[in-house]
Amino acid sequence: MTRLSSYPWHISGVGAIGSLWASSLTHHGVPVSLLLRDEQQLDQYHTAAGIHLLDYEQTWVATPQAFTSAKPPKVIHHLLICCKAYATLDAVLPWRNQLADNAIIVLLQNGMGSAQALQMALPKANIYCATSTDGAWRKGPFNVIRAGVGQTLIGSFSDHLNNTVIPPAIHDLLDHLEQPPTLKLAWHTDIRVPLWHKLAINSVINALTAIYQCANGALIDHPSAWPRLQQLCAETQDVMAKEGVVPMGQGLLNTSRRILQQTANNKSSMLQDCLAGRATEIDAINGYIIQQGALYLLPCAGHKQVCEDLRRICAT
Ligand code: KPL
Repeated sequence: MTRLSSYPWHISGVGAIGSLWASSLTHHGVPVSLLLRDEQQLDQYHTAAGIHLLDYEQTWVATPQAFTSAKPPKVIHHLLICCKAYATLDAVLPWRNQLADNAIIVLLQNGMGSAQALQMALPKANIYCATSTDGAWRKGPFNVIRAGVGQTLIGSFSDHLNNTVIPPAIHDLLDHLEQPPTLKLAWHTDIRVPLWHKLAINSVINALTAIYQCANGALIDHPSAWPRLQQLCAETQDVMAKEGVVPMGQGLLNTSRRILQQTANNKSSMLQDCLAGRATEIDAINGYIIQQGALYLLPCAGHKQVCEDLRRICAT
């Protein structure tokens, strides 16, 4: 059981990962509040009678307090953002008047660029970023299936923060959530590196699975997708090198192949978004690489082509 922090973690973005966190924290005795989009989502929450998490054989039900911006909490000290990267400002700014001056904001999302945008909007905010290999998918509103236990790395993002100083509210969570529903959390002193590594993998896999409408494993040795994946790897590594990001130990192509093998039957998050008619994270993934590449005059032609192809097929 964790040492109880006196202030709740407010969670905005209660999809698969947000629900997993809300469930795990609640069952470990950490106070949680949900920040919901609107009355309609609050009705869905009441109808669902809480968050239902199926973690392997066991169903966990959690009923944290829920707020909307019409009836907000008095003050927010700890804010966890689990929405898609493109929705970050909409997930944070409605609560800006409730944010304590020294509030901690943790972004747990795929893609990059949203932390920078949030820092521009709230220059004094203490922003931390997290990246995770946890797997979960949303069966319905507040109804989530755990697909795999991974690891979550957290580190400081804002320039004014010292990357070796772990805030007590985060420290309380590290290595303390190991009972089911488990979250394995670790602090990282240079979170940019794992964020880039995750971004790199997402950038070479996700869009191609959506374009070819296939499970992850089908990309391996696919006659047209595989050469494109190889080109994306080379382009991504060039941008990472210019950004000064340490390369992956096994290289991006080998790492991607291994992940494709391990998740061969899974549908990538972007394919799932595309099939469900939801907006995709393409701008925060491939779009971010193109944007950073442009700073070094790298054309990133393969990434531009996947963006173009994806826009023809999916809502983006
Ligand atoms: O992280 C993923 C996703 O679906 O978003 C995979 C496919 C495992 C790697 O890009």
